[in-house]
Amino acid sequence: MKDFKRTLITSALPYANGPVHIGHLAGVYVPADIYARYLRLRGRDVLFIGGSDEHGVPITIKAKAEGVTPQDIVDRYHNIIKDSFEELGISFDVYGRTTSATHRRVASDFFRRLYDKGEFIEKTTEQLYDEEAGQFLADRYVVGTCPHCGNENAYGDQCEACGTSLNATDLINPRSAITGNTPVLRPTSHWYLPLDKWEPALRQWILEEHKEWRPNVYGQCKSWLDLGLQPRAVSRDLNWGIPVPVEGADGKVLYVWFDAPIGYISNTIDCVGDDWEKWWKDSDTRMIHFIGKDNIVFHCIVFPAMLMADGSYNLPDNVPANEFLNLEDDKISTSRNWAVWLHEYLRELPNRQDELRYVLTANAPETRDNNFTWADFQSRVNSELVAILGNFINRVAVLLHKFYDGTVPPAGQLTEQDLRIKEEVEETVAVLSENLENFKFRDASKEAMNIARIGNKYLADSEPWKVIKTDPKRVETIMNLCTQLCANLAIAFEPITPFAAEKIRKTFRLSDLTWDKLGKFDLVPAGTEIEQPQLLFEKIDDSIVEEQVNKLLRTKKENAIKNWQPKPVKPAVDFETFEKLDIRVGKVLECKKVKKSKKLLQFLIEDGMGTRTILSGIAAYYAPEDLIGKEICFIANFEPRKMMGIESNGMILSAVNADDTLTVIGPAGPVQPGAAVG
Ligand code: B3M
Ligand code: ZN
Repeated sequence: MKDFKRTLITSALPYANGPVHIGHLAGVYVPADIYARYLRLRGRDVLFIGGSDEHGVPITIKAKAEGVTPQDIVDRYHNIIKDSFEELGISFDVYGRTTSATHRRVASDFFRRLYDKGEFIEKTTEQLYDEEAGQFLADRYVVGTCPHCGNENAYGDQCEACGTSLNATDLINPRSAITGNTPVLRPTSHWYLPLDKWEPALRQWILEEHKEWRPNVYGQCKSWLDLGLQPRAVSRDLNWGIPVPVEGADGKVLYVWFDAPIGYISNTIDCVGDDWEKWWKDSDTRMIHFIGKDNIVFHCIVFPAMLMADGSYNLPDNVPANEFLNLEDDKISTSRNWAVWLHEYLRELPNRQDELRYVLTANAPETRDNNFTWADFQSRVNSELVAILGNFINRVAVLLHKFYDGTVPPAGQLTEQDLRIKEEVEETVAVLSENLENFKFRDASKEAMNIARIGNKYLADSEPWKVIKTDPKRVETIMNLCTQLCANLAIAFEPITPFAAEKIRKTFRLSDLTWDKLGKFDLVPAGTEIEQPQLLFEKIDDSIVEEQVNKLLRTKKENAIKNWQPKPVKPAVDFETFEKLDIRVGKVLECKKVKKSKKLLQFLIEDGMGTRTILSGIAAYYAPEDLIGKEICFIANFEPRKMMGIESNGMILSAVNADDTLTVIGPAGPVQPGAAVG
C-alpha cells in the first residue's frame, strides 16, 4: 500500500433533528474515533472531521411537528449532539455545522463551479405536489411503496429497508408525509448531476482499484453500478437549505445530499483555514469516510461523482461502512423511541464513557447487524473491563505499594517464563495493529484485552506474593515486567477506552506514549514512584440493568398504546343468535388463586338464584382481593368446564387493553345480581 503523509478522517454528519443514539455510535463515531486516536498515537498527521447536517427534510418535518423554526431545531440538537460527543471523548478536530457561513459559501461555490463547467443537466419534469400543503414533496416529505422490495414506508429519496436510493416519483402509491394526501404531478425544473456520465470512471475506481473494501460496501456499489446509474437531481423546491446560486432559481435550494458531504470540506476549512487544500487535493493525503450502511451510495457513488465532476479533489481511499446495531433484538428507531440515547446514557450512567465505547466496539456491527442488550453490557463490563483489565492494573499497583512503597523495582535476569510472555505480547501487539489498520476494531478490542489476560496469567503463574518470602530478587523482576505490561495496556487501550488509559498513565507516571513503544518492556524506568491506584472500572449492578430494561419496557408499552387499533368487527349476527347468550350481572363473593395454577382465579359469584363457581384465566392481571365485592358481567349459560379438578359454571367478561393489561367488565351503575344483560 502507498505510504500516505496524512489522513483525513470524516464521520457522517448526523441530522440535527434529534440526539444521537448507540446505533450511530457503534456504526460511525466510536470506530472513527478509535482510528483517529490510533493514527495519532502512531504519529501520523490526522484531521478528524465531524459536524451536524442541518438541512434537509428531516429537520423541517421536526420543526413543523413542534411548531418552531428549523433554525430552532438545529440549534437545539446541534448543541446536544456536540456536547454529548465531547463527553464521550470523540476527539474531533472540528465539529462544525452546515448552517455556518463558511459552509453556505463553500457549498454554493461548489455548485456554481460545476454549473459553470456545464456539469449539470437542467430538466423540467413532473414532480409530486401536495395541493393542500401548497408545496412540492421531495425526499422524506413523501412516503410510499418501494418498487424494489415492497416496503410500504419507503421515503422519496431512499428505501431504508433495502437501501436503494430512489426518486420520489419511483414510489408506488405515494402519499404526503405532511397531510397524508395523494400528491398530484406538477412540472418543475431542476439541475441534475449525470451519474451515468461518471459510471465508467466509478466502475474502474471502485470495482477495479478498490477490491480491498469491505465486502458489504464493495457489494452494494457493484449492484448499483450493475443496475446502471441515472442522472440525479441536486436541487429541490424547498424553503430550507442553501439557495441554488443561479439566476432565476428562486424557491430552490441545494439537495441536502449535495450540500452535506461538502460539509466535510467546509468543516476542514473552519478547522485549518487556508491550509485546507492539502487535506483534500494533495495526492499524499488519504481520505477515509466512516458511515453507516444506509449512506454507502452517497459516499461511494454520488459524492465521488461530484468530486470527479470538479476534477481537483481526492477520492476516498476507503469507506469502512458498518451494518446496523439492534437494541434488545429490535431495530433501533427514532420514531418509536427505541434507542439508548447518548445524552441520556451519560446522565444516567455517569463516568462510564469507556464502558459504552468498549461494549460497542467488542460487539461492533462490522460484518453483520449486531445486537445491544443491557445484559451483555453488564457482562462485558463486569467480566472483561472490571475482572480482566481493571483487575490486572489494580493488582500490580497494589503489589508495588505493598512490596516497594510504590517504587518500581529493577528487572534482573529474565527467565524462560518472562521471555515467553514478552513474546506473547509482541505477537498480540502485531495482530492488534494489523486489525486497527484494517478497520477491524472488534477484533482489535479482543487483542487489547488479551494483553491484560497475559498479565493476569503471568501473575497467577509466578505468584509474587508467595515468592517474596523465599526469593525477593525474583519478585523484583516479576513486578518490573508487570509494570511494563501496565504501560503497554495504557497504549493499547488509549484508542478504545481513553479515560481508563489516562488513569493508567497517571498512576504509572507515563508520558509521551506512542504506538511504536507497544510491545516494549522498558517503558517505566526502575525507581519510578507510582501513584496510589485508582479504580479503573466499577461493576454494573443488577439494579442499573433493571432500571434500563424497565425504561425500555415502558417505551414498548407507550408504543403499544400509541399504535393500538381495535380489531375488525366480526360478521353480523341476528337477534336470535345474540339472545342465545345469557349474559348476567353477578357479585363477587369470593376470589382466590387456584393452587398449582399460574393463570386461574376461582370466583364465587352471587347470581340472584344462589351462588356459582367460575374459573377465569386472569390471575396475571389481578390481585384476587381487589375483585371481592365487585359487580361483574358473566355468561351464565356457558357450558360447564372442568379445570384443575374444579368445575367452572360460566365465563367472566373482560377486555384486553392496548398495553396488554386486562380489565374485568361490570355494570356502570347499581344492578341486582342475576339481572340479565341485553
Ligand atoms: N445526515 C444521513 C444520516 O444521518 C446524513 C449523513 C450526511 S453525511 C454527509 O444518516
Ligand atoms: Zn426497498
